[in-house]
Formats: sequence, structure tokens, C-alpha cells
Amino acid sequence: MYTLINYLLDNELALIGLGRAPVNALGHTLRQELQAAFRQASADPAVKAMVVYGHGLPFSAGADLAEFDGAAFATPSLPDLLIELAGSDKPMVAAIGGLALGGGLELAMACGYRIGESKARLGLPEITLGLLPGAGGTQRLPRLVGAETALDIILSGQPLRPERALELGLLDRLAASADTLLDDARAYARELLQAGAPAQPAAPHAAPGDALPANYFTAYTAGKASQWKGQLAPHLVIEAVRIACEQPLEVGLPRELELFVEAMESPQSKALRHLFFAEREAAKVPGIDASLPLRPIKKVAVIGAGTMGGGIAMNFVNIGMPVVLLEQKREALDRGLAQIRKNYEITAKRGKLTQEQVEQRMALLAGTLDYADLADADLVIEAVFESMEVKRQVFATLDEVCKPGAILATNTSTLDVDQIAAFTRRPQDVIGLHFFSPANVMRLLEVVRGKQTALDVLATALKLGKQIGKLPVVSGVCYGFIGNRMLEPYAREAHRLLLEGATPAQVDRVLTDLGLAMGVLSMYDLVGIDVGYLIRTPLRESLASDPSYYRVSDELYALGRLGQKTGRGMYIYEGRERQDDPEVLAIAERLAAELGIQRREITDQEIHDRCLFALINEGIQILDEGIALRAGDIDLVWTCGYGFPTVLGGPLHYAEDLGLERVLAGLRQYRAQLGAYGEQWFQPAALLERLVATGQTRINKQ
Ligand code: T1G
Repeated sequence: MYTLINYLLDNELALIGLGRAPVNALGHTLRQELQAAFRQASADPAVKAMVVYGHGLPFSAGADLAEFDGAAFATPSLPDLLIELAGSDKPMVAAIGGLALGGGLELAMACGYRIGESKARLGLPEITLGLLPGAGGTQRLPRLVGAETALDIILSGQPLRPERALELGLLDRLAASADTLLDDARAYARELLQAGAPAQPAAPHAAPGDALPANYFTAYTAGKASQWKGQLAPHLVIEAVRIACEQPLEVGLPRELELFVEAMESPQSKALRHLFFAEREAAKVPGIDASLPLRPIKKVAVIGAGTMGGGIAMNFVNIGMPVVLLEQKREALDRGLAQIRKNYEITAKRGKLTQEQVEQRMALLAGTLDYADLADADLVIEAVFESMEVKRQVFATLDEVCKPGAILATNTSTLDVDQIAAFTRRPQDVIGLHFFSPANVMRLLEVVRGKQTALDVLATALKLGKQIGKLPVVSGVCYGFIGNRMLEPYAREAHRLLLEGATPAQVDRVLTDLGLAMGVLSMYDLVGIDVGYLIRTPLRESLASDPSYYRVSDELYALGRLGQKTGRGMYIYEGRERQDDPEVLAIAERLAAELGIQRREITDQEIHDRCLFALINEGIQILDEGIALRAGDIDLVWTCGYGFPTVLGGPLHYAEDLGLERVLAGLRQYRAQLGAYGEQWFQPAALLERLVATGQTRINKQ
């Protein structure tokens, strides 16, 4: 009778087991069957109480996100189903194992009673998807735990531990363990029956707003204005919880649904849901399936104890993996080890690590000056100077020293991984692992597969990337892989616009107004204008045809004005203060005159279009070349590694929202308008032209 529900009569109890792998997402069929099982138990006179639980699965990860972009929700909708369950005339116990998230927790709250196991996580993460709880969460949670606590839980989106949920009254009981959860839930149901407990106990905070000061919600919103800048969902949450404090459930529930639909249909939520699925897609690589045996990684070696090498080493030590750190000179090695210890001590001071854990991690770290100590490493990651000659020496040595089957990885950010692989007799074991600085903090990891990189090496790197808490994205070999290759034209337009009449502050403001964490010019001041200069070295010859290419930056580099680290770059830095530098404008004016560039008033719109369309165009070209497997991967690289606003979904999702025709028209306009410069740099990607010509609105490789 049921395909996703395990229905079992246990004397006077009906045990309703949710069985939709992998996380009991509350999709249409599961909702239909849960409704049928609930009605079966309600109609059965032998049944006095019910227990709802995850049948060998987590309780429920919530509504089925895949359903949101389809047509209207198939009946029964989750809100309607939960209203029906909440009207049960028999006690219902939700036995929460693993996860009760979003609609999953709302299901549990529609039951009269809740018991959880010690490792369960309960939460309402909807806000992270630009949503709000839409199946009673904003109305029932305040009545269970109070309005202020409910607001914090909903707006943080963070899961609660069971002990905290018990304290708050969100859980009524804790099971002895996950193994005893169902037995404990059955015992609890029998206890309730024995005590004559009502199917729906009185809400602990029946009038959740009574304890609040008069203008609580207005003041709360005012206090969050800057943090919520441009976001829609938090304001809808405030409205929903306010109604829960002022109106009865019968009014609050339909209003919550209206607010939920408004959030669900917003471009922000669509962008965030796009990234949610993109993140899961990124782990899937054609030709690699779960059955492919991986290479065992028990010991890691890192070459180079500088900022990158030290950060990389920390990632593995953090998961309990022994790491040997190799340097050329003792003082560099000692400096690197000391910096790692200092990083851990800072974390300990913040209370996120105990001193004992600091020592445990440091004990996993061995320093050496001798390559022979790398002989038994399963994975070696080099993070040495960005010079092909240095990489050649390192990989030729590794080829001699490392055991057969060891994975040899380079952390290069732009050099050719195939060329590096060719320095060894085992190119199939060579891969790029491009960490982003600081390597122990930034989630993004570009996994660069060479032409000969073996599939099991790639699969092992992807799995290990996830194990160290990174977001691995596969890239092919090209200059700058995905992220830095797209950064190049995006920053090129920013620099060229300085020559044409814009100021650094104007360019950066347009980009931060769009939601980027930093404007690209101040980003280079942070990273270092010298870093940008050196990264462009392999390109310089091919770019000689454009004498204006990054000339302001080159001039600043020549003057030793490298940005924040020298107190002066595109801006002047006095402590944390950033000031415009009139000398930068003077340099731009002089260079423009030398280059015969007519200066003019530059509009914000032009800055937006030229920087963003150049970025988007390069991303589409990367997709067409097969460097990136899918558009979502490119969006993840830019939202995770370069501060592109997640509420825009990444550059390519943003292009779809802008309209591909508009992007193509913009590229063509600037190609025509900017003379030789436009001719050279505003060539639309062929894939973009094909997509527009065939009326496509989504960016997929064709
Ligand atoms: N809907 C659809 N698919 C889901 C899903 C969901 N809610 N959660 C997970 N999946 C899929 C995921 O795409 C992947 O599929 C597989 O399950 C394993 O996930 C009405 C409106 C639960 C912590 O936001 O946070 O309820 O790639 O790889 O690392 O008010 O998934 O295998 O084909 O992430 O162990 C609220 C979202 C929804 C939770 C598990 N719920 N999920 O992490 O595995 S909105 C959420 C997660 C809602 C109500 C509102 C995580 C996880 P595939 P995974 P994991």
C-alpha cells in the first residue's frame, strides 16, 4: 500500500516510518502517503496514539527543494498536511533522529510531542535559501519557545543541539541514544496515554507577543538594517513572527503562506536555491561514480611553509591527518611552524579550540628540510614560488623520491599543470589543488585536472577536498583556471575605465553596490598590486597589442605602491581608513594623454556593464571550452572565492536574470563604441551568440 512509508501497528500505537532516501525530503508522494497513514491511524479505533519517525533515515531535511521551481505544490501541500496533523485527536509523538530541518521540524512541531536523540540537529535553515518557514514554523515556534527565541532561531538558520532544544521546550524528551530512539518514543507515547495527556497540549507561550516591548519588531528591524542590506527574506520573517504575536493561528497561517510564496518567487531565493543544487552538482564528474576505488590518503606532505603552505597544512591537521612540512631553510621552516601554532592559539583564545587540541594538532605536524621524509607520503602538495623553473625542480625531485601511487599536487594559481606534470614520469598522478588565501579559511578549492590526470586521482582529490571542509570545483588547464581567468577581463575593464575617466572609488562603489564584498581595485590593494603584476607576466607578451593594458597598475608597481602593505596603491591607507589618492588620478590622466585616450564622464551603468559583461563573457567562454563542467560550477567559484553576492546566484545566474540578449547587446555595443580596444576585447563568446540565436534563456553548454 505504501512505497515511502513503513506503517506498523504496535498494539495501541501506530508507528509511521518515513522512508524516502536519502533525507526524507517531504516531496509530493511522501506527503500523500503520510496523509494516508495519518488518516488510517486516525480512523483505526485500535490506535490510541501515533509515533512518526525516520525509517532508517534522518527524520526529515524539510520540504523538497526540487519542487519549488515547478508548478504549484501538488496536494496535499505541506502547510495543509501539517494543519491536518495538528488537528489530530490522538497524541502524536515525533521521534527525531539525525535531522529535523525546515519543513521537517515543522512536521515535528505539528505533532503534539517531540523526543530527540543526542546527535540530532533541529533547525529552520530556510533563511539561508532566501526563504522563511512556510508550513507553520513562524506561527508554531513562537508559541513553543517564545517570540524572541523563535526569531533568533529562524533568522540565524542555524541548527540547535538537542540539549538546547530541550531547554527551550522545542523537545519534550531526550532518548538515551539513536538506537533506543524508537523504543523510547513508544514508551513516551504509552506514558502520555497512561497520563491521559491531550492530543494537543497547551502552548507554553500561547500569546507570544505579550512579553515583548511595544515597538519590539520595529526596533529589531532597525538594528539589523545594515546586516540585512538588500535582503528580502529577513523582513518577511519579521512580519510573519509579528503576526504570530498579534493574531490567532487561523489568521497567522494563511498570512505566513503568502509571505512564503513572496520569498519563494523572489530572484534572491531562486539564486540561493540555484547555488544549493550547484554545490551538490559540483561533486559529480562524468566518468566518476561511487564505485571507483580511491587512493588511500593517510599521510600528507606540504612543500613550502609560507602563508599558503602553512594554511594548506592546517586543513589536513584539522581532520587528524599527519602532515610533514618541508622547507629549504631551517629559519623558514621554524617561522612557518610558529605561524601555524600562532593561528591555532588565536583560535583557542576565541574559545573554538582547547589548548589540548592545539597541542594535538601541532603534534600531527612534522617539519623537515629533507625530501627523503616525503617518501611515504600518499599526497604531496607543493606551495612554492610561482615560477615554472622552481616547480620543475620540485616535481623532478618528487618523481625521484615519492612512492609509486602518491598523488603529486601543485597549488599553482596560474601555471600550466600539464607542463608541471611533464616534469615527472607519472603525469597521471599529478593534479592541481588551487587553494585560496587564507588556505585554512577559504572554502573554495579549484581541483585542476591535467590531460593525463587519472580518474581515481581526481576522485580522491574531490573526496579529500570535501573531507577538509572545502568546496571542490573541477577545472581544466588554462591560464587562471576558472576564477583567475575570469578575474582578468573583469579587472581589465576596471583598470581601463580609470584611463577613460572613472576614479577607483567610483569603480569600486558600483561593484560593492551590486553586492560584491570588495571592489576589484581595492581587492588588488589588499592582495598586493605586485601579485597582480606578477600573475600577468605569462600574458604580457600576448597583450602588447593593447598598450593600455593595466597601465595604471604597472605604474604603481614601478613606484613601489603595492597597496595596503605599503600604505599606498590605488588608494592611500591611513590605518583602517582608505582615502582617494589624487596622484593616481594624475597618473591616469597622464597615461590617457600618452595613449591618446579621450577622457570623459563615465556612468555607473557603463562601469557595471563593462566589468560584469566581460566577467560573464569569459565565464561562458570557459564553459564552451570545457574548462568548467557546468555553469553552476562557475557560479560557485565566484560566490565562494571572489565575494560575488550569493543573492545574485553567481555571474552566470546573474546573466540569466539580466537576460542573455542584454549581455550580448552590451558586448556588441562596447565592441563598436570603443574602437580598437573594443574590437580586441569585446568579442562575444560564440556560445553566448548561439544561445541567444536559438532563444535560450539558460546558460548550458550546447
Ligand atoms: N530537498 C531536496 N533534496 C535535498 C534536500 C531538500 N530539502 N536536502 C538534501 N537534498 C538532497 C541533496 O540535493 C543531495 O542530492 C542529497 O539530498 C544529499 O544531500 C516548507 C520551505 C540535509 C544537511 O534547507 O542542508 O523546508 O546530490 O549532499 O552533506 O518551511 O542536504 O544526492 O542527488 O547535502 O549529508 C529546508 C537542505 C528546505 C536542508 C544533508 N531544508 N539540505 O547534507 O548531503 S525548505 C534545508 C541540507 C523548507 C519549509 C521550507 C543538506 C543536509 P544528490 P547532501 P549532506
